[in-house]
Parts: sequence; structure tokens; C-alpha cells
Amino acid sequence: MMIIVNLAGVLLICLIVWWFWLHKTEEGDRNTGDLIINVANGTYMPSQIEMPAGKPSKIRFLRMDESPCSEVVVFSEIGVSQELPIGEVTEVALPALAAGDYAFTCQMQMYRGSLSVKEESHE
Ligand SMILES: [Cu+2]
Repeated sequence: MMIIVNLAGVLLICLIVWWFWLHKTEEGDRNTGDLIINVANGTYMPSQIEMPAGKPSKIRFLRMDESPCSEVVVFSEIGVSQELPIGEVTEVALPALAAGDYAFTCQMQMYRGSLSVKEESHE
């Protein structure tokens, strides 16, 4: 019962956040390597990141958003989720991945980001 109440609360907050920031479109910087993704104002910034395929990697998140909605980042296709304490940089370890696009979201999928995994070209 408690879980249902909590979920309803999270959903409600998600809806409010989503509604409130709906007009904001995300820019979508592309980055590689060791970057920090800011979790603030209902978005991930940058929301689009790139990674080389076939290599385990780490992504760092800095959560400044107090909304409970943002407390967990979920990479659903990869089966990775990580709690993000407020005001701290949290490292999320990702396994080696095949090329493709992977979404990362908050628990209710209101905050959205995209991880683009690419075959590395050796020049
Ligand atoms: Cu959410």
C-alpha cells in the first residue's frame, strides 16, 4: 500500500514538473567521455551523449533537482538504475554496449536523455 502511495506521489510530482517545464525544449549537446550530466529543472543537461561501443564506461550525474522524481536515473534497456543523492556527483557504471541508442530516464520517464553508442573509428 505504501508503495502505491509513494508511486502516486512521484507520478504527481513528475506531472507537475513535466507540465511546468513542458515548453522548454532540450538542446542536446553531444559529448564523449568523462562528462557530468546535470539533473536540474526537470531535464538532463546535456541530454544527448555519445559513447564508444564495446567499452565499459562511467557517466557522472550531478543532481541539483530536489524533485523526488529525479532521484533515480534508469537505463531501462541496459538494466541499470542508480540513485542520485542531491548535490552530489554520482557515478553510474555502464557495461560495454553494442552500438545503438539507449534512453535514460527518471522513474516515471519524464526526464529523458539519450545515450548514443557508436563504433569507434580508428583513424
Ligand atoms: Cu520522473
